Amino acid sequence: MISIQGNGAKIPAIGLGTWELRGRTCARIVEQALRLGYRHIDTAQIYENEREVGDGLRASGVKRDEVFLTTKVWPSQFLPKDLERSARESLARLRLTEVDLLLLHWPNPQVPLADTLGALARVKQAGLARHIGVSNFTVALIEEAVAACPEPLACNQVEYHPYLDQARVMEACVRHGLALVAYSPIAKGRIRNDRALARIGDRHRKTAAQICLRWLVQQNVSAIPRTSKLERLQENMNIFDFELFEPDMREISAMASPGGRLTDFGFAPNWD
Ligand code: 1BO
Repeated sequence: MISIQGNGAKIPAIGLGTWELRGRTCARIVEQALRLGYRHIDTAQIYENEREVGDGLRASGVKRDEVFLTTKVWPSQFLPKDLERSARESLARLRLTEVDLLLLHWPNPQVPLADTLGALARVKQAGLARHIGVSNFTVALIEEAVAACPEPLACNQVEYHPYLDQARVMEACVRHGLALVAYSPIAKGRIRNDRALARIGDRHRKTAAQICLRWLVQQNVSAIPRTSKLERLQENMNIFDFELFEPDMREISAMASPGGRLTDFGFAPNWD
């Protein structure tokens, strides 16, 4: 499996996203993913499944140091007095001594970003996270974060798929050495019914979802599709035996439209 580089971090190009996976379903799919060869699992405090992610990791028998595990701190925990305790609670639920990547899940304008980043850097310095980063950060927020953070930021995790243009965010990440990690990389399943992607897929004997994931990886993006089905786990991994050429890459990039964003909340930053 190839890795995406982000300021010292090597993030496996395909991972398992676990947003909205709960209980035994979550533990089982994490175990199956790891047995199948996945080495990148993504969770978050707000997903309420860190315990089950830890269960799946242990049940898989895969050694801890072979797995790249990400979790995310929820914005309510961004005050410096709360952040380290909150990270330690995540580790307790996961039953781990460190995570590979700890992210600020969404920006929180109520707390000065420099204060939160200082606390995040201390969590790294205390050995609780090998790498730190951000999620759902715009270009302006990336610039502010890079300037304020005492430690290098390894990644920005954002929604990214063919229907959403992330060229500006990508450019800022590349300029600062951050890896871009894509959540909802197959647009919450919509890609599966995309006829243009299926047509490209026919030429490579691949599905529309595989074409989409390959398009992301060829841009040096790590993708974390979520699934609870074993056959989808296999499908999502099976993208390393073919290549998309420039005309296909361009055609897929041209599918983006202004209404392409699928995850937006009242507390989200101004995306423009
Ligand atoms: C609220 C969760 C968004 C994706 O991590």
